Amino acid sequence: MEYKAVYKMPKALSGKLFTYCPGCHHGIVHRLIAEVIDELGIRERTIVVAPVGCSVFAYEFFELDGTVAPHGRALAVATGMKRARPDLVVFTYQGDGDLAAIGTAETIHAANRGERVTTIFINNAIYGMTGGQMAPTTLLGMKTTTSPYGRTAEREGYPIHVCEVLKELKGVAYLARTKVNTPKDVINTRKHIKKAFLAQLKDVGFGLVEVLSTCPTNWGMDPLQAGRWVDESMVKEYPLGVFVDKVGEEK
Ligand SMILES: Cc1ncc(C[n+]2csc(CCOP(=O)(O)OP(=O)(O)O)c2C)c(N)n1
Ligand code: SF4
Repeated sequence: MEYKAVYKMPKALSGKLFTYCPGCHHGIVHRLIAEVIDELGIRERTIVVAPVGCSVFAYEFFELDGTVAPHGRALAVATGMKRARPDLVVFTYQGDGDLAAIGTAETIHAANRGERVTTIFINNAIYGMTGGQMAPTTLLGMKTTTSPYGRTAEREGYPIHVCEVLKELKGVAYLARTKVNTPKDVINTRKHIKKAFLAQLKDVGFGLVEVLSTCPTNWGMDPLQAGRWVDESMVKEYPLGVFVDKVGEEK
């Protein structure tokens, strides 16, 4: 019997098995980034900057040059790389603890300066790697190991809306919030990621895509429940959409 390939692994993925938990969305987003890099034909000149958090090993999974800039410093390192070698394509891959807590300053100022880099921001509302502590993006009422009675605005403050903060900054060229818990959302997210890279390739400004993602392990859910929880709870707090688009039509 003859088989026809209907799908091939992107060249920009290394083929190493993902070490993420079952049902975690990090792997889906890695695959989408790799597909976009292949489609744009930029694999030989793209650099990934990995963060602290579960995706610290992202450089293992991409077939790209890369480095790690932990503790929120990814956008500072990416800035230096891009300014030294503007011919390269530089992107950071960061969780909410990394990007919106430890790295708040780097995020805001790189966006404000309009650095020609791309950021993929994984918002799973929790610190995944270190055991489920409260993140800046944790929802009100949500129980975590450091908010065992549920987050309250009075005690822990409100959830931070990264896109709504960054959209006011003039250096931002593309900014969108999306999710990947259904096939339709996966296809849409791919388009957003492509546009965030095009913001850099067309030299328009800073590009960021926030992906609402699951952490079944620390949410205490199975993968299906976690996928549903994204729609039931996260989307209400973090509305999806395109906040800034100065890139225009794709081609
Ligand atoms: C200043 C500082 N605080 C805390 C830590 C410990 N730490 C390492 S990874 C991590 C959580 C990262 O969570 P997130 O960025 O949301 O990524 P995820 O694991 O959820 O993908 C923390 C708190 C640290 N390394 N440095
Ligand atoms: S702990 Fe959470 S974020 Fe980390 S790999 Fe597991 S499911 Fe993903």
